Amino acid sequence: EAAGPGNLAAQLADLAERRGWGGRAAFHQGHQVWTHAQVHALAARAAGVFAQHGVRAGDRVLLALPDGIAWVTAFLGAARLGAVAVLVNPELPPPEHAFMAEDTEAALCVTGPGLEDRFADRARLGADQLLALAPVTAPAAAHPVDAHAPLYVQYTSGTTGRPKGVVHTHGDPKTYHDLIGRRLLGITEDDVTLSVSKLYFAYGFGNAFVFPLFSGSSAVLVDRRPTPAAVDELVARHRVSLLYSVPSAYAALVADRGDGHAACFASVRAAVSAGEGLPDGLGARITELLGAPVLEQIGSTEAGHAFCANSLGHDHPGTVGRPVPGFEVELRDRSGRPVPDGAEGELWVRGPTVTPGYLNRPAETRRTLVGGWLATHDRARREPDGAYRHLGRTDDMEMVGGITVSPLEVEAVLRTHPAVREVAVAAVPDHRGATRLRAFVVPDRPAAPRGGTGLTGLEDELLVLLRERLAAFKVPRSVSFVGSLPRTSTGKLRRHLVRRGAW
Ligand code: 3SK
Repeated sequence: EAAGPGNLAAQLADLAERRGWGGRAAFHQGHQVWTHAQVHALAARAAGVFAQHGVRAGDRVLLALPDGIAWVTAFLGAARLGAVAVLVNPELPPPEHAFMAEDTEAALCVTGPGLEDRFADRARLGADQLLALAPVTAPAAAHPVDAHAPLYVQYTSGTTGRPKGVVHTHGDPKTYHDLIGRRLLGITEDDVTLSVSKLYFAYGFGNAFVFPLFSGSSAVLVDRRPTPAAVDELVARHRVSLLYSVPSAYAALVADRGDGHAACFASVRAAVSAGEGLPDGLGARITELLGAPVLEQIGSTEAGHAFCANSLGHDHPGTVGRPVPGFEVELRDRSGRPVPDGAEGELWVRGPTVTPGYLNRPAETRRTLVGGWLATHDRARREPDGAYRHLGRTDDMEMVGGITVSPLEVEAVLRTHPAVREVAVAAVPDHRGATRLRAFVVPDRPAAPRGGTGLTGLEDELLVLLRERLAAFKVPRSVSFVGSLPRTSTGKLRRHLVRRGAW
């Protein structure tokens, strides 16, 4: 490879060759398998296809693709040319796609099934076309870039507001692997990964793309979020050893089955949870089902991957673990001063993969990145062993009748009821316009409410439970039963949508 160590696609192809991983499986999709050598060869040819479509170093190539070999090939193909991949959720509505194509001034949009008509005002290429053209196109040379050159843009909507493009560099993926994949999770060539979180998100990108390619191991790619039955089947079929998911999907995985270990998970050596805090009791239930520890971590799109994590060597259940080596974490009060040890504060982090900034958003960049420190908008407390207990987001407080209530405290009480699968509590206006607390509950189907009949009986039961455990001003006026809660695809609750009742 002539491109030197900077270009990610060249780094990975070179690594696979030097370590002799060429013939090992890299990705499984349906009943197909691609080896590391096949992936890098196809990517070099995909770069040739992009070059024929006019893509040059520094151009942005938008990928609106489901997880699969086309995604992997397109990402590495763009990287090889020194172009910047823009990772977008293919399930977004047309206006959000249009916004992202315009915000990034995408030179080419690579689209998945059903999206062929999107991005009509830009150069486009379907995933099928890319996979048909690549094998018959000459490979393109890797463009020399340094480790600080932009590699990809990922959009974060956070839990509120308009999406912001977060930039990461060619050097970042190796750092994610060195600090987290290799050091904390001990990933080896023999691991097989399944990530419920998709490749276009920070968590899924690290888990199912970066770690397998830097470790010579493999990942199972699925184009949609797998149902619990599909997770059972995929884990058993591919002998998955590392399972990455989010609390709402873990809750669905343990629901509807008896206690104890399920034999289909015999190959799992560790599970990872991120995106939101694991509710009390859920971690223990997952560990029992999988027969493996569930390690909580926390990260953000801006940090690139996790900045605090539990590991096999140090797991403190109920916390998001200690700072990832190489990251510094500070808890600050509202005026930006460090809080005394043991007190609650806002989490600020500094580390090697923190984004240089948002695309086209200098004011937001200045607000979020201050003196090299990233404001995460998470609240936490440090435990004596150095692990951090996550206490929610800084915007997680509700105001009712002039009194501040933590919805997390109310949600924790509701979750102790066996018929509650997921819950969110928010202050919403009633029919007279007065703000009242309301609980939104996703009921667990098989858990029939004790005593009461149907959901009305369950609402009464939940309100009795709340009155027994909480001060009167914290008890929601009503309970609404819903099929799902609005979440970002990393599983974080979009509380502003709950407040508006709009999802
Ligand atoms: O959402 C998170 O907490 C997270 C965790 C690990 C890696 C990336 C992300 C966004």
